[in-house]
Parts: sequence; C-alpha cells; structure tokens
Amino acid sequence: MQYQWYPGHMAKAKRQMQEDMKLIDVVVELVDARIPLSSKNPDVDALAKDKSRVLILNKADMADPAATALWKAWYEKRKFFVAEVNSRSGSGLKAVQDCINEACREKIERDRRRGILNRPIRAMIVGIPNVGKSTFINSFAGKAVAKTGNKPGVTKGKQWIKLNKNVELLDTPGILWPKFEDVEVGKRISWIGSINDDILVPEEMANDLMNYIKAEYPGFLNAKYAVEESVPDEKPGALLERIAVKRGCLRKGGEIDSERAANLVLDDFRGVKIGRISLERPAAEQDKTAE
Ligand SMILES: Nc1nc2c(ncn2[C@@H]2O[C@H](COP(=O)(O)OP(=O)(O)OP(=O)(O)O)[C@@H](O)[C@H]2O)c(=O)[nH]1
Ligand SMILES: [Mg+2]
Repeated sequence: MQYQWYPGHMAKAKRQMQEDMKLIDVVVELVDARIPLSSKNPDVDALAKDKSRVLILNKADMADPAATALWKAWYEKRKFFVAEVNSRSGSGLKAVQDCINEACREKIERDRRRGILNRPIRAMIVGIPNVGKSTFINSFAGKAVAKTGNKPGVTKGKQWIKLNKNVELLDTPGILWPKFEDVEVGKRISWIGSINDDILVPEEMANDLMNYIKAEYPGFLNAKYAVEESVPDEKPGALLERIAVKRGCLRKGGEIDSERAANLVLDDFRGVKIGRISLERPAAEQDKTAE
C-alpha cells in the first residue's frame, strides 16, 4: 500500500512545535484509543521531553474498554497523566482537568513560592490528523471559549484560548503525521479512516481488517453479518464475497460486487456497528518502541 505524505510539511510542523514548546507548561497529546501507539507521533516525545505530559485516549467510546484500561496503565507507567475521553459526548473531560492539574502541580507550587498566584496553565494540544483535536478543544472549552488575544512578551501572532480560569490553550493545535513507513501502522490508520481512501484498495483493507477481527474478536463478524467466520481452505476474500451475497452487493447480472461489500464492512467498523474494537494492545515488543 502507498500513502501520501509530505516530509516538507512534517519538518515545518516540527519546527513550529519546537518554537511553541517554549511558551507552554504542558503538552496535551491526543491519540485514538483504538490505536494508542500507532496514532502517536514518536517525535512528540523528543520535542516535549522537558514538559509535563497529558495523554488523552480519545474516541474511547469506539474502543474496547478492556484494551483501553491496559493502555491507560501502560502509559501511566511511562510517566504520562492519562485520561479516557469521548470528546463528542464530553465524557472524561473532568479527568482531563485533573490530569492537567496533576501534571502541573510542581509548576503551581513553584509559582506559589514566588508569590505568583493563579497564573493560568498554558497548554498545547498535539496529535495526528483526524484524531479529534478540534472536537476535544470545543468540548473541553464548552461555552467558555474566548480568545485572550496577543499578550505582550509572547511571540507575535500567538493567540490563546481561555478554557477556564486555570487553563489557556495555544490556539493552533500541533499536527504531526503518524509513522506511515511502518506497514502495520499504516494499515491500522487506514482502517480507522484517517488516510484519504482514494489511494487505498477497499477489498484489501476489508480483508485484512476482518482477518484481525476474526482472530481477536471471534464471533463479532458472525453476529453482525450472520456468516461463518472461518471456513477451512477458503481462498482469501471468500468471507467478503459471502458478506456481499448476504447483503445483496451484486452488480447487474448477479456478479458479486466485492468493492461495495468492502466499503460496507469498513463503514460498519468505523461506525462501531461491528462492536467496540481495539486494533492494538500493549505487548512486550511494544516496550521497545516507546521511550
Ligand atoms: N465517536 C467519537 N468521535 C469523535 C471523538 N472525537 C472526535 N470525533 C470525530 O472524529 C472526527 C475528527 O474530529 P476532529 O475534531 O475534526 O479531528 P482533528 O484532530 O481536529 O482533525 P484535523 O483538524 O483534520 O487534524 C469528527 O468526525 C469527530 O466528530 C470521540 O471522542 N468519539
Ligand atoms: Mg482540527
């Protein structure tokens, strides 16, 4: 599979983020709870190495709660303050405020010793495209969103969004790209729909996804489509064809339309109609990739 991405954009985004790091107290990083590692840009760890870190497992409503609990513990072990969030409904946002306070406890103490009271915490939101940054900002800010305007002494043009009396947010989220070079990462990102679909082959994506679901969530496909999940010696793609027949994905003349069936399966997955499915779990081998 091929993915379009632009190293030039990436370099620029990283430079921008490096500049912005000087202005903030805490980095609030959003990942997709279904792929908490694959949707995390590894460069953020280097860029934010001196900052307090909050990790938001966003879209937790779409992920498998058992896997999400494992990821929360996994990231906490790595010194992140972690919250599970559904930015659409707003559930988990109270925990985010607690995480930010906890992450900035030392800063708040330091301010207090110096006689500075109630200086708002300054935060930056970062995350890969489509992870839910805008939705999160809007819902975390609620009705209180107001730009505080340029502050003297701060780089020209920077705007701060006042979230509440304790937290100000840099108005432009830092957008970085996932690690597309890793084929497995690329697959997971495409399954959740965060890559432009026109450059991908739906049948391939759906077949790969269903192989994963069959193995990790046996019974889910059967419950959704009323099909045998594993027929011995079946050729690859046969399951998709059986789903096509069940769902009437046929061309004129009765020929099976696998592409339509593939898009149906992908849409069902993305709409959480097959179930709450996580696409990766913390494993021993992943201990090497983080930190
Ligand atoms: N179910 C669910 N959907 C969410 C959640 N957060 C965001 N979304 C949806 O995810 C999609 C992307 O959300 P955005 O807020 O636009 O993501 P973004 O990170 O700002 O995207 P870019 O600006 O393109 O980088 C939208 O359809 C949101 O409604 C969540 O917690 N749960
Ligand atoms: Mg956005």
